[in-house]
Amino acid sequence: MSSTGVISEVFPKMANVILDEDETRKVLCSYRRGQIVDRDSEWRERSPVAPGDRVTVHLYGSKDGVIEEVAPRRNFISRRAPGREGKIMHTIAANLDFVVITSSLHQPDFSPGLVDRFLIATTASQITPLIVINKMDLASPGEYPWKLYEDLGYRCFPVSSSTGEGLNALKETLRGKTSVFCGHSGVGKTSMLSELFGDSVGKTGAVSGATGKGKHTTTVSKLITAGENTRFIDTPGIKEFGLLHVSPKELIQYFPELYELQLRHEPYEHLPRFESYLRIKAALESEGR
Ligand SMILES: Nc1nc2c(ncn2[C@@H]2O[C@H](COP(=O)(O)OP(=O)(O)OP(=O)(O)O)[C@@H](O)[C@H]2O)c(=O)[nH]1
Ligand SMILES: [Mg+2]
Repeated sequence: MSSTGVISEVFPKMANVILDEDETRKVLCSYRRGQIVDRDSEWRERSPVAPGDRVTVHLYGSKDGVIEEVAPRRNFISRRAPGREGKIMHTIAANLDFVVITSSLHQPDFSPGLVDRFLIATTASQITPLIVINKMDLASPGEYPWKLYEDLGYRCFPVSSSTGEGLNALKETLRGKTSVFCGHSGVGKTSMLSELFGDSVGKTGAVSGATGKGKHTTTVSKLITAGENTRFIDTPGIKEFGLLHVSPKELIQYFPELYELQLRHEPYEHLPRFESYLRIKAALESEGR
C-alpha cells in the first residue's frame, strides 16, 4: 500500500516519515541512494532525503516501509557537509517558509558571524529568515546587539524561554508555517520549541561553565507537527556554516548595504558589517573558491 508523508528524522539508510493521513503515525522507512536524482550539478548530497522532504512510501505493516519517491523541493537550505572532503553538501531541511536563525544574547554570546552566514544562505535559497535572540533574561539594560539587523530590515525576535518574554509574537508568526530552527549548540533551540509547542520536542542540556558553549544535546534533526499545519524542525547545534555556490567576488551582493555603496563608488569600509564581510571573503578565498 502506498501513502504520502513528510520526512521527520534521517538516519543512515533509514528515515522516519510522518504520514499525511494520520500525523500521529510515524513510519520507519528505508531508502536507497540510487533512487534519488542529483539535485545539484556541483555538490553531492550527504543524504538523499532531509527533514521536510515530501515522499511517497510503500508500507509494510503499520510501522515499516520503504521510500519510493521524493518530490521535487520547493526550496531547501544546505551547507558544506562538515568533516567531509570534497564537494559534499548537507541539506539541513527542505520545503520551508522560514529559517529561524537562533542565537542567544549570552551563554553563548550573540554571534553576528553565524547570523551573517545564515543570511547569505537564506538569500541564496530565497527563504525568509527570522532572527531570534534568546536568553533576554540575561540582558543588561540597553543591550541591543541585533539592532544592526533590525536596521537592515530583518525581522528580529528578542525572547526568553525562561521567562516567556517575546514568545507569543514568535508563535503567531510561525502559525501554519514550516520553520527550521538553526544555530550554535546551547542557544536554547530545544528549550524554546518546548515552550512554544509543548514538552514532546526533546532533551535540553546545560551550557558548559568552562567554555560557555553548548554540549550538542540534540543529535538528530527532527520535524514535529504542532497542529493547524504548523511544523517546525529542531536541529543539532552547528559549529560552522560552510557556504555553497558563493564566490568571493559575488559575496558583496549578499551584503546589500555594502553593495549599494560600492555600486555608487562610495566608501563602505565604515559600515558595521564590513569586518564580517572581509572575514567571510577570506574564508571563501582560503577554500579556493
Ligand atoms: N538563562 C536562560 N537560559 C536558557 C534559556 N533558554 C534555554 N536556556 C538554557 O540553555 C541551555 C541549553 O538549552 P538547549 O535548549 O538544550 O539548547 P539547544 O540550542 O537546543 O542546544 P543543542 O541541542 O546542543 O544544539 C539549557 O541549560 C537551558 O536551560 C533562556 O531563555 N534563558
Ligand atoms: Mg537542542
